[in-house]
Amino acid sequence: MDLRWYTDAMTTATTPASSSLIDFAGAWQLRDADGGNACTLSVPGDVHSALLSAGLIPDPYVGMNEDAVQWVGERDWLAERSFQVDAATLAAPSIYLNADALDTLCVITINGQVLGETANYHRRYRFEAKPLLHVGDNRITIRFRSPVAEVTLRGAKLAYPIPHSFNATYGPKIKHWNLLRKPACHAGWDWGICLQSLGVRGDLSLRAIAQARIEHVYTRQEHDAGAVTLHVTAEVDAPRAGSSTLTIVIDGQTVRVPATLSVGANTVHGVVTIAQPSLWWPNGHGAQPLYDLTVSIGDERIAKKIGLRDLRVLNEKDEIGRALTVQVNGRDIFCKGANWIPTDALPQRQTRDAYAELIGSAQQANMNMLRVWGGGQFEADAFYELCDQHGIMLWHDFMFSCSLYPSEATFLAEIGAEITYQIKRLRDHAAIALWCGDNENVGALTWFEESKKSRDRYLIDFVRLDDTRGAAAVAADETRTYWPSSPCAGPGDFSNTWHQDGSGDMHYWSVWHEGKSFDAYYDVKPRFCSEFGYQSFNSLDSVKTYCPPDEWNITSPTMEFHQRNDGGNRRINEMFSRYFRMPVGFAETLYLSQVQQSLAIKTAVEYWRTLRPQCMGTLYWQLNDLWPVASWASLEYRGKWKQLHHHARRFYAPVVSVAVQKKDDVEVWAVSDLGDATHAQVTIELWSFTGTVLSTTTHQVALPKGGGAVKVGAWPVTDFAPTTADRNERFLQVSLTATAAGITHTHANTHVFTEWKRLRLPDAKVTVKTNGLAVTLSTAAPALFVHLNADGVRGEFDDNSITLLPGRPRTLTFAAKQDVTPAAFAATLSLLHLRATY
Ligand code: BMA
Repeated sequence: MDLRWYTDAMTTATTPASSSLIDFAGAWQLRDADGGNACTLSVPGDVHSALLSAGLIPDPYVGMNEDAVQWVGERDWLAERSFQVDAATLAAPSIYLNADALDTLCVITINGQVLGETANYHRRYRFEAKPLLHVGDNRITIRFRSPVAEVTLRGAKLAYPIPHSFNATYGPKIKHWNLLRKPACHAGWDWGICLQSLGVRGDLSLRAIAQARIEHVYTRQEHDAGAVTLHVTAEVDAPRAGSSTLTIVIDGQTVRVPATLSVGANTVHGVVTIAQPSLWWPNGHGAQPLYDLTVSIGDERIAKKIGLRDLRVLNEKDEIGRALTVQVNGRDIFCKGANWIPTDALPQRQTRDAYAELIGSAQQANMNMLRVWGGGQFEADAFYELCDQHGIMLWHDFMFSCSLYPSEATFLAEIGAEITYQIKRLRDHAAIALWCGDNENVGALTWFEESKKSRDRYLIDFVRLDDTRGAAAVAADETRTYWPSSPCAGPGDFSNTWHQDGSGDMHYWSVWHEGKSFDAYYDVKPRFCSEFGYQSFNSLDSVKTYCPPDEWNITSPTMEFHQRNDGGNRRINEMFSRYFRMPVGFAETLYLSQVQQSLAIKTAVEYWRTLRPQCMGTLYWQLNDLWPVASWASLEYRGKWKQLHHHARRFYAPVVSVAVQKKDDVEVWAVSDLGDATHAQVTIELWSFTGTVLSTTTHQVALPKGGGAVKVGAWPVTDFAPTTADRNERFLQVSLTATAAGITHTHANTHVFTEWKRLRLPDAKVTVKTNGLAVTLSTAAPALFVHLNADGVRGEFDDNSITLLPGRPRTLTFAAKQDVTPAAFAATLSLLHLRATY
């Protein structure tokens, strides 16, 4: 197995330089609370990964091993190590333990005395440790308490039920998980394995300080013509009173602010003006310049990179309802992207490399936004740094999903502290566009028997929760919109946007969850569709990592085990029967599921892009997977592109040509996201599947400044295919060329007039010629969804799942993510296209 995916150490959060530091990264002794299963925990790291490395549990991602590792989260674990403290360090007025992210219920002991306890995965904890330390050898112990045992206790104490998503077979599989501040998906999800992780994420260290510790540094940007005024705030905690200096360095300027510190919390402000700022833009709209900012006081220093941009969320009332438009530096941006879930169910594998590969793939697919979904987590700093660098804006949920939540004072206080901490930690990232309260909690009020019966009680709980998080969000970040829930119509408006499309964001699931046909996407005109998805299977490359060959059949126990949506495989198969001829074998079935998924999402996105400016965003469900499973993702676990991701790269291109067939008319559109006005040439070719071009027309189209959708023309289908037989034998090839700012944009699209199963596809023989890692494909007859795979080799072709036409060979170039010789590469190639599946 190739281990490149998770070789580097887990990403740590920004660490201030400290005068004295004892870093607890490295080997700890781990054992369960009864003294068994002794092995090494590599900090930062998690218990499951430690047991796996020591051979004490089987790989939870393989076969049906998930069931065999449930005991791990059901017991307590002890980790310990010794460390040295010298007299000079101990002389400091304060030595504090910094724990960026502990998972989750931890009792920390130093030299046999309890230093502190933690109970929230989403918070940083800091404890004053000096009184427990002595010169010489010291011992630190962390008891990781079982999250399963804890939620069981909490559940038993509830005054009334607090319902949550639960499904014993498919997941979430643990009752009362909503009572613990730990990612919802750790209990399993309808794409997720149930692993109740325990461990240390991020930095764990002791820091000695003389003057002050920096709790937070954050900035506010004021954009005026030709300048940005940066207001810098440092929140510092001082062990004793005294004078100090806050030093701010940015853009070649150094500003020193005298500070008089009192014992405890202090706030210090400074202001810097940056003339002629280089502005940060989302991917596809300009560059992502980042300014180095360092802020120091006393012993500690924070370094960050700041993108200067003026970002607004427009949600005014209009003649349709209420818009949802993200505007950056005065330009309305059509948001293109997908939903993000944690990269891995084993936290130790959530590395910078894993982030970089996924975010790089998002950028390559012309995405400019991801939604950090509320059933997951606030990510490590590396994630946000990479999004800033790649121009990937973030719709950021808070961590609540598909459940109801308690609203008693202690729970709400915890939520307030969590949101305040995370926002102050993250608000300087240019990428973050808005804060959103949760995923689907307004809808969830209508899902459960209890909340249907006693709606008032649960509505009051929701309002108390939402008031708490909204107030915390606004207090911690006056620069961003607080969007109460996804989906909803906007601040202060909780009308039903699941099924009404006029306002705010929409989750449109009728095609997958209700089994409607793909053309149901034409029935809605979302202002911003933040979720819609269609499942597919993994590639055979991924299936091989978890499923033995004698189970290569989609209804085998292992293949069903790696499907977490009740009825998912059945639904994929049923949709095959509507649109396609049934595939002959397992590889063909996997391939066809990815064609089907691509067509579903392509249909939605292309149509909704033609609705611009009424619709200003599409984020499909979902970008990535956290273990190998049949799912809605366009990137498989460990990053391999499904066919959908190649289609996304095309349907999210800056300028696209689109054919939409409603009933018996075909409309052709040109859609532009370019800032500049320009012209496009659109060519519409009518082909027969025998390989002849029957007609060609060209059209000149003016594309408006700032982007827009322009109808090229509308024709009755009979103009192209007069008879039913013609519909089966012909197709359109639409292509577009537009030049703006010195860049020529091209796009091509294939449109068929009827279901693919009716088409008289020729038995095309595709010729494959390799030259190094470039592969030239040619054919004597049209071939659809031509997909090339380098079996078992990590990397991607620059295009794939394409239409291949006679006389128009295509060369696809492979970017390898591992070492491979041209000869070895050539030997791995396999190819499928639609006609070859039956
Ligand atoms: C959405 C998400 C997830 C879920 C997906 C697929 O509503 O918010 O909860 O995984 O649907 O069912």
